[in-house]
Amino acid sequence: MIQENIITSPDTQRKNRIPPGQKLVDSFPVLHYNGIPKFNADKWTFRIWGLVEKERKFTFNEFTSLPHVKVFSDIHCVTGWSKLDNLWEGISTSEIVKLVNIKSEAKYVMIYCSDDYYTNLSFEDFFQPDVLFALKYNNEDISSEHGYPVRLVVPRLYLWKSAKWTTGFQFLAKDTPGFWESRGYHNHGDPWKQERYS
Ligand SMILES: Nc1nc2c(c(=O)[nH]1)N[C@H]1C(S)=C(S)[C@@H](COP(=O)(O)O)O[C@H]1N2
Ligand SMILES: [Mo]
Repeated sequence: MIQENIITSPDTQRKNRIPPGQKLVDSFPVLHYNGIPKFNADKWTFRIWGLVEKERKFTFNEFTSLPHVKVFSDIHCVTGWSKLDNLWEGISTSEIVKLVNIKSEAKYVMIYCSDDYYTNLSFEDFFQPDVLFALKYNNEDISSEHGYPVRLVVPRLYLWKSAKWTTGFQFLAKDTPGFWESRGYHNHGDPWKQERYS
């Protein structure tokens, strides 16, 4: 049998995989501030813009045809639940940025979604090897409530950074707070440091 190449998120290798103040769950709770946005494959686009030489826009077919990786990760939600052993499949952030020339001033990204949610990340967090724009969860298309067709997954930070229904991202020189980050959530969100609220 051919061994599949799966990127292992480092937190899954800890002896104790549950960060302080978290409880283990088996279910996969659904949380978002608004409704589930409608998806139309003919109209959907994924856009990369901001501090790049030339902005890029992908159709649904173009985006989903990019090379895929698989990532094994844990999930930690700031509301107090953690879920272990999740398998994601999609396009890694380091793969997608090969398609643009980033200007040297760029140090941050803002992720945008079709429900108007947005969240900010530094390059250091965005380009970790276990960060991806996921299309599949446990070998099936991501369900609508968890972000179909594309969801960013940032395994090392609280789940609010894992933007559902992603439609693109913008390169920025300055860090700017996202939707929850400007409403009292921590700017960074490391579950091991309990960076919950600011
Ligand atoms: N587009 C979008 N992404 C989002 C949100 C949202 O409201 N809209 N909520 C965030 C928050 S606060 C949480 S806790 C997680 C919940 O993800 P889940 O519903 O898959 O558990 O999604 C994050 N991503
Ligand atoms: Mo949340």
